[in-house]
Amino acid sequence: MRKIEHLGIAVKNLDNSNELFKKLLGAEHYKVENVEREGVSTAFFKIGETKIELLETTRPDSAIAKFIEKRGEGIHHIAFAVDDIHAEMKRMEEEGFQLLNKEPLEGADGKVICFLHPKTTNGVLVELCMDKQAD
Ligand code: CMX
Repeated sequence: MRKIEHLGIAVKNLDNSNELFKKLLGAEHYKVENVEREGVSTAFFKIGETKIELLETTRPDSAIAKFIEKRGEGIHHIAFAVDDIHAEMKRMEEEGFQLLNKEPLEGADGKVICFLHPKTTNGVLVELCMDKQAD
């Protein structure tokens, strides 16, 4: 795994949180993107080598809606950049981590992604992500 690609933060209201993170980081988000499959609207901030992804639910049954209902707003996942997602998924499975998707999925911000179940990663939802062009 090369670096932390981004941290995902679940928020109740994307517009309000975009303002808050603009004040916090001293920079505007550089994109807003809907991920229909996941029922989320996302905003991305660049901060040095890494990024912050804010996530607001667009459906009552989404992972983010459930997360906020159970735990409130806060850090939702850590995403690691990988060069070869197929090889990393195979390695993760062989090491005993539970993959939440058997094939890479299209994620936000030009990535293909795979999530690992937090029950197998000390309670932290982990995402592997690779640039789409590399697939
Ligand atoms: N981090 C750590 N633990 C989490 C978690 C998270 N983000 N989300 C859920 N959990 C925990 C719950 O607290 C719960 O723990 P307990 O059993 O101790 O109460 C357990 O996992 C099961 O939670 P649940 O609410 O019943 O939720 P589900 O089992 O339905 O789903 C998960 C949990 C992680 C499998 C599901 O959220 C998932 O598949 N996530 C991957 C997809 C995703 O998160 N998409 C949104 C982001 C998309 C994007 O980045 O674009």
